[in-house]
Amino acid sequence: DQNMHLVIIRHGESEWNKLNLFTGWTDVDLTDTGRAEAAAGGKALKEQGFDFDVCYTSLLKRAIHTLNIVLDEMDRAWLPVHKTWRLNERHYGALQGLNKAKAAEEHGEEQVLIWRRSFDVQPPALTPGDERDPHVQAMFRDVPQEDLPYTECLKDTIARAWPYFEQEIKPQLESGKRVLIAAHGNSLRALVMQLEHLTPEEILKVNIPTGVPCSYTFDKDWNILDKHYIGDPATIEAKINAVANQGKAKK
Ligand code: DG2
Repeated sequence: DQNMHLVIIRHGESEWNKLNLFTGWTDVDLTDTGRAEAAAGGKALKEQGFDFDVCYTSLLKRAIHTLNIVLDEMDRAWLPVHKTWRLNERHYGALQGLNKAKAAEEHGEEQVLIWRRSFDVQPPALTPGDERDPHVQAMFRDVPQEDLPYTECLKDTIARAWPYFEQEIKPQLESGKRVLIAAHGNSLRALVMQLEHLTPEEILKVNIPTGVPCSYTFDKDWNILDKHYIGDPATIEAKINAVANQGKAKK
C-alpha cells in the first residue's frame, strides 16, 4: 500500500470544557466523560482494524491522558510517543479562564466568534509576569523564550505547529509509518487547514469534536483519498454543534 495513514484525535472532554472556559495552555485534566470518550475512541479504532507505529501529542495532560487511554484500549501502550509544545492548544492569551458564554454576553457573540475562529485576529495578550505566563513555567523550560507566546491566533498556531508536522511527522508518514496524533481543537484545526488546503473562510466553520478519531488516507502526493470520523454520524454531528455553540450567550 503506497498510501499514507494518519489519525487525529482531539482529547476527550476536559474539566474546563465542561465548565465552558477558555483553556489554551492551562493544564487541566480530563473529566470522567472525557476519559470515557477516549476509551470509546480507542475501542472503535481497534474494532475497525486500525493500528499505529508512532504517536504524537502535546505537553498538556488532557491530550497525553487521552492518547494513553486510546493506546491502552488498543493494547499498544508500548508504542513510541513524542510530546511537543508545538502541538499544544492555541494560546488563548488573557481569555484563559474566562467563560465563553459570559464573554459572549459581555462582548457579543460576533466578537467571541472572532476570538475563537478567526484566522489572524489574536485574543488580548497576557501581561508578562502573569501567573499564566508560559515563560516562567517548568513545562516550557526547554523551549527558547522567544518562541513562547503571550497570545495566539490560528495563524500563529500554524506557524509553530506546521513546521513540526513537516519536519517530524511527514517523513514518518512518507516512510510508511501509521501515525496517531492526540491534540487539541485549535492545534488540530491548524493541521487540518494545511492538510486540506482550506481558506480562512473555510476553516472558520471547522469545529473538532472531543474524543472522536478522524482517519485520513493520502496518496503519495498528499492528495486526500479519504477522510472520515470514526463513530456514529449523528452523535458526531451533535458533538460538533455543541463545540460551535460554546460561544453563544445564554438566553
Ligand atoms: C479549547 C478550544 O481547547 O476552545 O482552549 O478553550 O481543544 O484543548 O479543549 P481544547 C480551549 P475553542 O477554540 O473551541 O473555544
